[in-house]
Amino acid sequence: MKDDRLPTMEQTLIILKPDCVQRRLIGRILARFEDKGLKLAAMKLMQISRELAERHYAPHKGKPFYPGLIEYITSGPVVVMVLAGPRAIDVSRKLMGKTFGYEAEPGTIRGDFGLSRTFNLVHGSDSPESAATEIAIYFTQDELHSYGFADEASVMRADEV
Ligand code: RTP
Ligand code: MG
Repeated sequence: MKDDRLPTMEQTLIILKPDCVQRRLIGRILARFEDKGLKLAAMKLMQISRELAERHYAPHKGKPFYPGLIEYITSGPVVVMVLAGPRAIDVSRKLMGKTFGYEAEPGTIRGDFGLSRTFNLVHGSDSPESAATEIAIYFTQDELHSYGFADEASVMRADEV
């Protein structure tokens, strides 16, 4: 159901990385985003091909960690999703915490679930531009759903964004 009265939502691309799937943490980490009030616009389980990984991580090409990053993100199934909400990009990055598990604050996803530099559980877009590029890598426009929650009026005012 599309509801045109809803405030304009920002969208971000989130990936629950191979370590998240392998450690059976999909539900618990998805719950962090749901608890915050972000809305799933799209979601799928998939294995990222080398070609898609190279498109996604093109901004990191040439960096020392790039080969390991591509190898890791293509190593097993991941959950790819689009989350929507006011300031969804920044809100998601705050929920995720700093890049490396050993630096991420307790209370954040990376801070609570890991210590690694590479196995850091989750990816989130870092700007509106990268969100648009990344969403288009994984989803077609008609796979993105726009809908209202029954309790939306209790969560935020329609004129807040
Ligand atoms: P992500 O893109 O995965 O959401 O992570 P991020 O924005 O917090 O970090 P970014 O700088 O974009 O790095 C992408 C991924 O590369 C790995 N990395 N390793 N020095 C290193 O060893 C290093 N730096 C980055 C991490 O897995 C990071 O998530
Ligand atoms: Mg990044």
